[in-house]
Amino acid sequence: MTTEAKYLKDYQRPDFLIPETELFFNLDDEKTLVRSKLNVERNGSHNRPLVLDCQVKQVLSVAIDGVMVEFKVGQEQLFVDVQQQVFELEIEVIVDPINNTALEGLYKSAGVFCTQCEAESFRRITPYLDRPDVLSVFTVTIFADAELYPHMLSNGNLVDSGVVSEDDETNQQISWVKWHDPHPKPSYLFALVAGDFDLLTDEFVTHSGRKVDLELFVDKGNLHLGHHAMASLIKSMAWDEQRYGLEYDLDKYMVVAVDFFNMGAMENKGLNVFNSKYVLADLNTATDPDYHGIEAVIGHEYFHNWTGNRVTCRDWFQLSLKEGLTVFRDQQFSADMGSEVLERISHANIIRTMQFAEDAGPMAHPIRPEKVIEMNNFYTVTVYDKGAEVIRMMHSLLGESGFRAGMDLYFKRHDGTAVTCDDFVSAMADANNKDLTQFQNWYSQAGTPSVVVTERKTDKGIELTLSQSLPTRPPEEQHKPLVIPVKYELIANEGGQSLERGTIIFNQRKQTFTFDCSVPATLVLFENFSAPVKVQRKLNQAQLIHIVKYATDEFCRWDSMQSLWLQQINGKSDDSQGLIDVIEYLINNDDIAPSIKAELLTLPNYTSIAETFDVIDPAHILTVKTAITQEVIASLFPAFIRLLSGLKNIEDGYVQSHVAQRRLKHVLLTYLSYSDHAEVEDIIRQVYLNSTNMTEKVSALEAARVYSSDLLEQLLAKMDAEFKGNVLVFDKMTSAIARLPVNDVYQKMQLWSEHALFSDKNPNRIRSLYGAFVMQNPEQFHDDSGKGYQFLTQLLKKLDKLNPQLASRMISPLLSWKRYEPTRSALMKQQLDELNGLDLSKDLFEKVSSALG
Ligand code: B3K
Ligand code: ZN
Repeated sequence: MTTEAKYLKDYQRPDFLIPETELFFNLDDEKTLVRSKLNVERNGSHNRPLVLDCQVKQVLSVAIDGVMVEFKVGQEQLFVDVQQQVFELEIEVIVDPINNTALEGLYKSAGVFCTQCEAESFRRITPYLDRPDVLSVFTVTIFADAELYPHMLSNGNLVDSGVVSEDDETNQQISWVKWHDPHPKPSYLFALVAGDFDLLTDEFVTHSGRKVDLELFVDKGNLHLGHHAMASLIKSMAWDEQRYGLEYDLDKYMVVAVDFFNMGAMENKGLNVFNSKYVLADLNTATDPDYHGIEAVIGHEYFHNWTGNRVTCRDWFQLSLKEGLTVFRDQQFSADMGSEVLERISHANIIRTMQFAEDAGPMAHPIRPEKVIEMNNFYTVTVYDKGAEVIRMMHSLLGESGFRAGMDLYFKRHDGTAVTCDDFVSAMADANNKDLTQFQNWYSQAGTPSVVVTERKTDKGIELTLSQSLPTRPPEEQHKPLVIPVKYELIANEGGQSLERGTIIFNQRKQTFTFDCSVPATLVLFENFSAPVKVQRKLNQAQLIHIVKYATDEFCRWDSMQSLWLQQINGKSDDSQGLIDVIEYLINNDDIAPSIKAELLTLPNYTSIAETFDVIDPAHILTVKTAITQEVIASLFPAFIRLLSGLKNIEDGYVQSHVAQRRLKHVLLTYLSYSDHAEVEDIIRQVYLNSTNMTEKVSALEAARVYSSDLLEQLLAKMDAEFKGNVLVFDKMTSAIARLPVNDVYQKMQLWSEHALFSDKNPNRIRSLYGAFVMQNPEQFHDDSGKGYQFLTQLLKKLDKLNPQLASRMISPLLSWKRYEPTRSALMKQQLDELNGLDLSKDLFEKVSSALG
């Protein structure tokens, strides 16, 4: 294993190209034979040797133009001595899918052969130039036992199939299929799946009239759970045509759902592989957020067909080229399918919790990183979500039609090639005749920009001064000012009417803007979360309440509600009555739509509160938050009950108006769970018992979790009995257990890990139980005895041997040890020191060493 870092500045063009790739697979649990036949060309005139990336179990042979040649296997590389300019290279290797618990490369789990190649795991299948700027036309032949693997899939179109032999004794029949993908692609987009599935089919006719077969492969017996995913796929295809003029380009689009998968899904050309969590749903077993997640992830992977597959990345430092852009596109899609403001609130929450934390921690990186040890560590909220915010800011600067012109030019220039983030920005700039040079600083500077706002009343109106800095970055980085679009509104102090709305471009270290107005007014800033920045602005309680009541932008109304809570929790206001009054106003105001009311009433979550402290003391935050919530519910109990009783019989179905009511019900139940009223227990229990959908059942579980662990366990016993054998429901149950804020949570987790459905090799099971504990149980994880931290270390030691990528995700909360109060900080560091002494995967090594560095 090499733990050497690679640098963006060292990029070199590939020494060789591979215009055509032919692969042959003889599938076998422990000894799959992979034969590759590559047409290789020297790239330019040089006599450098051929060095392939190689992480296979065993290389059997290498031949050039049909003649066996010597080869040398080095550390993760295969060296072949070759002089020719153009030649055919044949390599035979063995791989071991069944013992592949890392779930990278070719693996076999739950009876299914499956691949995951992004970012650098194609080299675990066959030696190759495993880098995204080597594009090749793939033909793939798969041989396997037809009875065990009736579906053998790869990218592109099925061009031939047949039977090899039938063994009379075993009756085993080996079949073969041949797939051809006409679109040149990098190796990370290769996929192979073989297994026994149920198949849901449909079709889509593209705007130019081509028929595309849509095929969704799910585990046997799960066909009825695939309809929402299929409908979402059809919506995505139509949306990309209508919004971006982008049409699908193969005759077949396949999606396979598997239960063993490291992440959400993978956009392999024509053959997406999905975590079953993002495919399977019905009202009985999936919640509204599950339905939303499926639509968003199906959309995301589909949109990659153009932003990622047709135009791909030159090197992995450019990952945000495809991920930031595709997240932006999936956000637009979700907003068009549902509600723009709800999308913005949820993405602002991701940025303000996970992304700000990453930006302030040891793994902080620009959206285009410059140094990487393990690429899998850079599939981050920064590259994805901050990356999407950067694209969104470009959209704000250029407007909808300017942005579309930029996208059109981007595809015109770069279709079928591997390019850089700079190429994308140039297309945007050129299509709009704009200079985006300064804007590009967003790509090269890590850290969350802090914007300090000061305001002064003048004779004419308001003078606004903004100053920007990157306080979490070392001064020697000498950051350059960023271009920050600030969407604003001016509302009258008397009556609240809107006086003016617009966007100012803030692009200097310090800049003053003036707003003329004849009446006293309040500025509403960063409408719709117009930039991923931390805003330092002193608004008093009355000003925040004024914005909650009158701002046009619903995002800012929500944001001001959050600020009102934060003021109380941070001790910046001791007047809780103001907060209570505005909550009462919201509860009783029938003009506010349920979807917005639910958001305005939502309590800030622990992580978003923690992010606002320079030094984090979890116990203090939790105590204060609980005390204030108890005060609110004690004052307004009857009002909450009144509103809740109007939400008794919400119609089932994933329809926006019903979703909104269920969300509101969920929020109300959350408040009630902090109350000590005896009737609350029965209210929660009745919600569980009377509900005919999973969303309300989960809301009841969540409330029970806060109210009493006994009640939670009673409800879980019912759920376990009702949904026997359903792993996705099981995950919801273990996640509730793991977040119980009680001392015996360890014993409870232990008990559930002995459940028949639990497996420590399945990432979904691990994430739902242990991931929930580590990331979402601040009471216990951050207990000042340090036992939560020790628990994580023990878990990581085991996990890192099985699945380094999963271990590496799970370590996140320890990385920010420097931000905690001294006792916890020292305890966390102790654990990092312990891990540092071990033989770690490079995934974990990179994080541990940077946290201690
Ligand atoms: N491109 C994949 C993620 C690959 C992760 C590699 N460790 C899913 C996505 O972003 O669509
Ligand atoms: Zn993606």
